[in-house]
Amino acid sequence: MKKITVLKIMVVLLFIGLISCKSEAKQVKKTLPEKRPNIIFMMSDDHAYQAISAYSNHLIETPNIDRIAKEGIKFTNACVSNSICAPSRATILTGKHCHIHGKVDNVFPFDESQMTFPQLLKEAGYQTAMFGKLHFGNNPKGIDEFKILPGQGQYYNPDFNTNEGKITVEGYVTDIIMDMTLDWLKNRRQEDKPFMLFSMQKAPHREWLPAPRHFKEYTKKTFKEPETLFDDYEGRGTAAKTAEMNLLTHMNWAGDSKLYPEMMKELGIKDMSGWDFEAFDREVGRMNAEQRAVWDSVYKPMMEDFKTKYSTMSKTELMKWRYQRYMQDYLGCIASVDENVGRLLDYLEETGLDENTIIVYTSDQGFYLGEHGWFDKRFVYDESFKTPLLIKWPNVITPGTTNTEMVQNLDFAQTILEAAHVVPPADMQGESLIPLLLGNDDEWTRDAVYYHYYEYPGIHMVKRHYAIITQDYKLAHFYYDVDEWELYDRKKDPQEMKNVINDPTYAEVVVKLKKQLLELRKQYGDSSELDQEILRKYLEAKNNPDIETVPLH
Ligand code: SGN
Ligand code: CA
Repeated sequence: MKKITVLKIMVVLLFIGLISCKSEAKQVKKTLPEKRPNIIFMMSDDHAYQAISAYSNHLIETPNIDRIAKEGIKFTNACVSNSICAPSRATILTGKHCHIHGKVDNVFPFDESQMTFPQLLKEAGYQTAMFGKLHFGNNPKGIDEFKILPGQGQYYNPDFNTNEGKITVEGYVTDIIMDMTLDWLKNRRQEDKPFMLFSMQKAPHREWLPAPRHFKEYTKKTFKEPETLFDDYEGRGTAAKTAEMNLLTHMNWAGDSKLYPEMMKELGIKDMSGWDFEAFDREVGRMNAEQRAVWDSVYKPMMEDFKTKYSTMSKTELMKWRYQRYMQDYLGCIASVDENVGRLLDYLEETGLDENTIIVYTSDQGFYLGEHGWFDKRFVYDESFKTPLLIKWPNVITPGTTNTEMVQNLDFAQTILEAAHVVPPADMQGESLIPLLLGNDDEWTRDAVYYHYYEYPGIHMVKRHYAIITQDYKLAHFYYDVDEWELYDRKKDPQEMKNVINDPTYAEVVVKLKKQLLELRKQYGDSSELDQEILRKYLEAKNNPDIETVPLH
């Protein structure tokens, strides 16, 4: 045969081979392994994705949390349905939107009649345990063994509610929660059952207090400022302008910036919240003599130095100083979260337990790290709306996968149940992420998510709003106190600096999204009547001390 003919034949064969490979890949869908996996659900409180190096390393390196991303999947568009603590947790446990499970804000108690996914896992034969911060106002249901922080919990020498009553443990909260997690794995895990283990950190929640071993290192660091630190909220709506979460004007001096109360007195500074001293005493006041000595050796000279400069500092300088102070403490907290994630991953690897264990790392919502001049969360804008989500599952998830779909905390319950071969109840409102974990991405059809924030009037004064979010746009309705719509072009304006609701170029987009939003509200069972009813109850409770609510502290 001539050389040229052989070559032709080879090309044709190669082509046929390629086609058959492709159609085969289409046919062979990955399925769940038969053996039921163990599940470890790690969640930190207020851990912004900007502070995880798998997402961005402009602030801190988190090598251990990153291991989960490297060995599993990283979701870059994971979000919450209501950016605040207890509502997010209730949504995670029930797989339902807040207006259905009742925990619309941090104030009202959780509806105890709601089914939570750990109850179903327990019924299906899973051993269940929970350590750390639940912040729910209730003890968890369906949990064999728990040690949870009451309310917001404390950073130093914290109290815990357990199955056997209240205990106090000496040490730093993040280390203690991981000690409890490891102790359970080592000593009380039943080998004949799969397990569902919750390990939920309090850090880095306000007031952002690091472990004593990190005081020195982190207070010496200087961090990159966000581009929008000096945002004047021009081009946004009333809600952004009236929110009380600005680093310069709304942070507490003692509790947040850690200025000693007596120095505040000397300088004649008062906190807007009126908490001046209480906030400092609540945490720093709990330290034992040893912890306090390390604190004073680092924070006192830093504050003495500030005291000498304060009266000559401009507003810009003060803002910069407060931003650095904030980041030093917040990221100091993240350092110990990351170290402790490493302890857990090491243990699982050493024992081989990692082989059949799903590991989830997430936060109850995002957080502002100075973007728009803010701290805290609540808004549907990206830094608080999006949340980190990393999942590792050996032999199921392809290591190093990045996924950009709009997945939500609403989806976690159904995902975990399906992974455990339990059929989720029909009234859950999320969508299982299993197709995305298996790599069967074409089975995923969601193109928009729904959001609703309620806690107003209240701390930080973020107005009530609901919203629809697609990959391209975000349309929000601030409906109480004002009646304002906002539209952001997510592709052109990722920092959400310009509300384009009245820009004629977007007229068609607005009509389409308003219609889709109405449909979503209907689909999920939300409505204006319900909004008014919830608001009425909230205002009534605010004005009537006899109505039972869960205080924030
Ligand atoms: C506390 C914080 C607030 C925070 C709420 C809710 N103040 O009240 O800044 O927004 O909790 O947080 S603090 O100075 O007392 O810490 S949440 O995580 O529980 O939703
Ligand atoms: Ca939170």
